[in-house]
Amino acid sequence: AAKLSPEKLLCQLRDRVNVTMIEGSDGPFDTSEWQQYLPGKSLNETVGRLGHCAVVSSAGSLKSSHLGQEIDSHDAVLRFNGAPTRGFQEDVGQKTTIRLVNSQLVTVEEQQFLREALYNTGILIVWDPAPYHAEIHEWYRKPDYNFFESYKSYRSMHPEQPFYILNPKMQWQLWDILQENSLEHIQPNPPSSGMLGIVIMMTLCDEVDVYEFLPSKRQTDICHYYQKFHDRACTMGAYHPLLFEKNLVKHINQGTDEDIYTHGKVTLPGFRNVRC
Ligand code: NCC
Repeated sequence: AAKLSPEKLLCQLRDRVNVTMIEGSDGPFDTSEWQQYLPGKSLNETVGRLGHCAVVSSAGSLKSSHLGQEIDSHDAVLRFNGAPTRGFQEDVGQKTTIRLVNSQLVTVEEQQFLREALYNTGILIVWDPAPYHAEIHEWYRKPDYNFFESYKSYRSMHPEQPFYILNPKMQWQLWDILQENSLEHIQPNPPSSGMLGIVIMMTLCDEVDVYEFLPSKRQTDICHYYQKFHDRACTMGAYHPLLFEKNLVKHINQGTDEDIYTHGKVTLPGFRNVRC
């Protein structure tokens, strides 16, 4: 499996990864019950056309980065799971346009998810690991975490906040490209929230700056910038094929190695600026 050129890889990502949210017309969500819960507007209508966007990983290496102002200067900022801004503005900024959360958080940490004010700003998107290339019906019957009831509770409590369910097809379309461009067999688990968020922003924005997904000189075994927990697997991956995701992102980076080293920053084009 020879690696594609960065240009060809961008085209593959643009043309083969379908970033869509579950809509009321998608069976089994095409019931009158689900119509009350799914957002009326599409994600595209909700965010409009975005220029410069930032994706902020949750890595410990964001600590003492002083990247907050730079991150907030973007038109839109995407963050992950329970990553806070309050108390960490200096390093990660305070703007949150989109928050991508995994289904484990929505289900296992349901009480926090329903109660914490952290989740009440911006647009929420939840995703769940689906069986390999499963149809939506099959996935709906056996989601990895059954987050649907918790999703409904949240929607009832915050009906005005846009909250989408990521169409699970995307994760395996992306995984196939990761596998095709890796020399080894990669783990048959979906990409991390980080990688999914990067591709979501590439569909919405003209340009995407990603912070501390590729670690800077501040690389550390501290898992998150907001916790004391140490684990190398957070940066290198265990369940998710994180190392392969990072190799792929490095390959399509349009910024400089200096920017990676000093800012942990990678610059990627939005798909509408990719010519194939
Ligand atoms: O840790 P997590 O990820 O929420 O981080 C979000 C994304 O940031 C990138 N990251 C994080 C830490 C680090 N040192 N380096 C990084 O590059 C990764 O791209 C990561 O995806 C997830 O992907 O959803 C994940 O979620 C957590 C956890 O479920 C949530 O934080 C909610 O509590 C998972 N941790 C555990 O299950 C213990 C993690 O494996 C994946």
